[in-house]
Amino acid sequence: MSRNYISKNTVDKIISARSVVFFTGAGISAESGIPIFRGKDGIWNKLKPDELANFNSFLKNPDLVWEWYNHRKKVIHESEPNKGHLTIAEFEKILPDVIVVTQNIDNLHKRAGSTNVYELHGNIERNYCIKCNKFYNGEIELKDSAPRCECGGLIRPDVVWFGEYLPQEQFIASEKAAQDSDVFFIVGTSAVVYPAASLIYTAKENGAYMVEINLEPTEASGIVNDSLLGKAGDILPDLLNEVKNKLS
Ligand code: BJW
Ligand code: ZN
Repeated sequence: MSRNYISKNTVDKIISARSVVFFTGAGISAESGIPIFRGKDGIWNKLKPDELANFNSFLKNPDLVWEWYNHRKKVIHESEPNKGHLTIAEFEKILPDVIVVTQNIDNLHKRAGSTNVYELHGNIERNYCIKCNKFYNGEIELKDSAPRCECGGLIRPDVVWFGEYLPQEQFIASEKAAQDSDVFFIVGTSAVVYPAASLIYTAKENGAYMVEINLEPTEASGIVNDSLLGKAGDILPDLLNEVKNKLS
């Protein structure tokens, strides 16, 4: 059953867990002012993923794709980690093993202080040349046209577009974390993009206690033990307080 308060069982499971995973999506960064993808206010309502988030579109119109990423880089650089990111980083200080597996490319978990972060869909701060694979970290200068490598090749953001494989090391490590987790949080994701969403079922099949935090029910709601409906930036601090109270 869905409820908007935290059950005693959830607090007890967190306290006795050897390993806790937070699997996060765009919703955790929404309160930092970064738009989500799906739903009525989602990016994909106004812009077509087919034109922006796959490699063929990039080859066809690299300037357009770069215009979009430069805009998002600006939004992300002007944003700050919110209470949701900060609370997850805080959990790391009081629990034995906390791992963040994120689909987000915005770097906000690391900026909030989380140290065990797996990034399944890349990171907007990194870029690489599609011809010689040279990496360009940090900001690529905003120009009218797509940036080019010293070898002449097109530079692309190091993010995962539709039809592309996820970074193998990050995905394998995330699968292991899901398998080993005692408590698996699903925070601010619609849970529809694969293979990332498969981690939810991996954790469930391996016996993890499943907790969802979202504004609304999702594809994953049917299999969770506790569904906490509301803003991640409200619920996570409440949860941390309850855990701290019980520990003290
Ligand atoms: C809040 C909140 C608050 C809001 N508090 N909550 C048919 C069936 C199944 C699979 C496929 C299929 N056809 C194709 C596929 C595969 C495809 C896929 O899964 N597609 C589905 C969408 C149908 N997957 C892929 O292509 C992946 N690769 C792959 O499969 O490789 C194998 C392969 C190789 C070669 C050939 C063929 C296959 C790659 C997927 C890459 C996804 N990339 C993006 C863009 C990343 C770069 C960028 O950001 O620019 O990743 S798409 C976008 O979706 C982004 C996100 O990480 C990802 C997930 O979205 P997320 O985070 O869940 O966001 P939303 O907006 O969906 O949800 C936000 C949630 O937050 C909502 O629920 C809100 O309610 C909630 N919320 N405010 C709490 N304050
Ligand atoms: Zn190059």
